[in-house]
Amino acid sequence: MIMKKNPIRVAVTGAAGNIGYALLFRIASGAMFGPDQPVALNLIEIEPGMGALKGVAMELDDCAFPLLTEIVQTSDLSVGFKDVDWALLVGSVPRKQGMERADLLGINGKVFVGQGKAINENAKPSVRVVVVGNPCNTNCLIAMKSAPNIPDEQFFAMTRLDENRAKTQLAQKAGVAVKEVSGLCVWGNHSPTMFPDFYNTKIGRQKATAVITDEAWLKDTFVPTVGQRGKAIIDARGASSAASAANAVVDTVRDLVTPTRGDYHSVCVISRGEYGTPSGIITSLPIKVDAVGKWRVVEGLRLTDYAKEQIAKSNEELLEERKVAFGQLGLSL
Ligand code: NAX
Repeated sequence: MIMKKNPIRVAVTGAAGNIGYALLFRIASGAMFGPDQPVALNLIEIEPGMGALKGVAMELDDCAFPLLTEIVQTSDLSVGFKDVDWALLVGSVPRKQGMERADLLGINGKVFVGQGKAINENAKPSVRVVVVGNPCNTNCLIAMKSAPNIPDEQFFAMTRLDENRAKTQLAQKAGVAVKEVSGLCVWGNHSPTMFPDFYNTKIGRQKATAVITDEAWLKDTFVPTVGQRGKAIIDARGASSAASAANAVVDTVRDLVTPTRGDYHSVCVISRGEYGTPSGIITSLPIKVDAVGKWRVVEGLRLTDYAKEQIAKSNEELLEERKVAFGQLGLSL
């Protein structure tokens, strides 16, 4: 007899936005949780987005996805996060002209306090939260602090897009297929200060630095290209990365629910001081998932002095973001 699986309930905020439009159809098609796993979608928008959201839900209906069991459309967080297994926090307020970075941290901070509280009160205790909306590391930390009943280990922010971008850059430079590139962790903040560690990266079985011997290119072209890729896409497309960001959300969640067989991946998690990172920030680290589905930070990587310096700078930025946002929101460490 075939056992019917219960649906996994996934909340997505900013569901009518660009990333939402590229993401929902992939979740409903089975790309995130597999081809035999039913899913229910709780789509969350702010009031002005509800009309567009209705259209997105109509299109989901029109796909007749066999795995999609239910669509909830709401601007009420207590409805949206009710009994969810996953909360994908994509929506956030974009930086507008004349807005300082500190203003953005404060405005979005308030949103993520509210969402954290609503997750705390309504989601399953086992809920896992992935923050995409920027500044995603600090937003994630704020949501985590606002959800004291949910273990800190269940909060993540996304740097997988940066990892995927970095792998492709190296593959193209080396003239190999992207699947040949492994062991590439992006460390630190999801911001231009992130550090894609090419020293521990492999291309095929060789060290990346043995295949691409031009270290100046790696430091001065590759690293900034990855850090500025989001801006380059806006310049070219007139809109920010959406399909590739949605793809990275799918990759992040799929690899968090699947025991790691080969390569580790970059995920922002709560730091406990691994590799000298400051404790208590959400920072990008190399992550593996064990046979029972528990994630852990990969141990034993050797970081060069240059890498340590770059990672420290990015983590400094996170400490500063935390200071500014927590100050504005009245949160304590
Ligand atoms: P859009 O502006 O297209 O969509 C955002 C949607 O969120 C809108 O429909 C808006 O109504 C909704 N929204 C705003 N505040 C909300 C709230 N409090 N609750 C629920 N919904 C809310 O942006 P999009 O291109 O989809 O990008 C979404 C976020 O992802 C942005 O913050 C963006 O900076 C961030 N990104 C993060 C990336 C990462 O790697 N971590 C990469 C891609 C992207 O830049």
